Amino acid sequence: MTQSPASITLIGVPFEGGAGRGGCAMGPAALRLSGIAETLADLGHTVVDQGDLVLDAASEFESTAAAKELPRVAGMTRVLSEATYAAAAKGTLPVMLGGDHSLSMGSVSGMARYAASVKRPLFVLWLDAHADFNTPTSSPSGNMHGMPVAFFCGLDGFPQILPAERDLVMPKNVFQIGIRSVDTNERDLIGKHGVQVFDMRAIDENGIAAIVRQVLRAVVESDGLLHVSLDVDFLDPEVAPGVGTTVPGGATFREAHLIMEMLHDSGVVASLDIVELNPFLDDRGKSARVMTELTASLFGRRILDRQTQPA
Ligand code: 4U7
Ligand code: MN
Ligand code: MN
Ligand code: MN
Repeated sequence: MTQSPASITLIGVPFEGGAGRGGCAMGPAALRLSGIAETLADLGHTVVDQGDLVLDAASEFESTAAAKELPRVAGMTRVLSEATYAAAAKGTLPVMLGGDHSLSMGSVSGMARYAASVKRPLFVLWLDAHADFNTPTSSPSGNMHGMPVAFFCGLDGFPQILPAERDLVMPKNVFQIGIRSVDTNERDLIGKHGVQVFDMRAIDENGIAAIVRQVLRAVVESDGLLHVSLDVDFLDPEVAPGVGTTVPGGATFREAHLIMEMLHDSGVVASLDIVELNPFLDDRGKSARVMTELTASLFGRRILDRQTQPA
């Protein structure tokens, strides 16, 4: 858990095959350069940087217009789901340094397997401008970084990338915050499967704290584990320009910061993805630094020694 000194495994995923443009493969290097390992160690955690995964394409698949770069995405998913499961099973907290968001097909599947092995439900907090709930059938682009949530929830339309008996996440255990771009078919799928979406309007109307409290209450009440998936485009492009899919009107630094502080205090976070950082599009390392700052808050950096105030 993030609360007491944790053992953290950093897993570099230099993968960009799921995105429509290149650059995310440089994400792990930029995150390391921004001092993510040192920052976490300074907070008192034990940090082991496993280095970058060696990725290979799964040659039984074919790339199609509906699922672009499927062989590479499938190969990455297999390797990362094993690595994530292994890191969690040995009692450490896996932190994925991405890489595009298709990597969550692997990381979340690995955590679903781990959660099932300790008989606890897995919850996912998806911080993103996008719902990433497309399937190869619904996607307008065929880019698989728009599909990971549908994949780990077990929706139809995907080829068999992981064993048929794999552990899935229940859509009602997926909480999404920051959403402001949803495709037409994707919207229908969200409604049909009951993904819990808090869009930007919900943040404007209720404030971020009330939403995060609601999410954390659900996790704590069922003694769940929480996987956090942080897409750079969750933030407003002015805060974090280093991403290929900017959407205006995103979360402020302060909103994101408060989420991280509340997550830390909850003690339920079991794993984290930092995804979609594109150093080629960044402004002198600004976005990498912001991601490292937010990660520090998630792992216990605080302004004053004061916990989240009761509701
Ligand atoms: B990201 C999109 F059509 N929905 O499916 C798609 F708008 O990981 C974008 O959240 C997906 O950055 C964005 O291609 C994926 C598009
Ligand atoms: Mn995403
Ligand atoms: Mn996104
Ligand atoms: Mn993106």
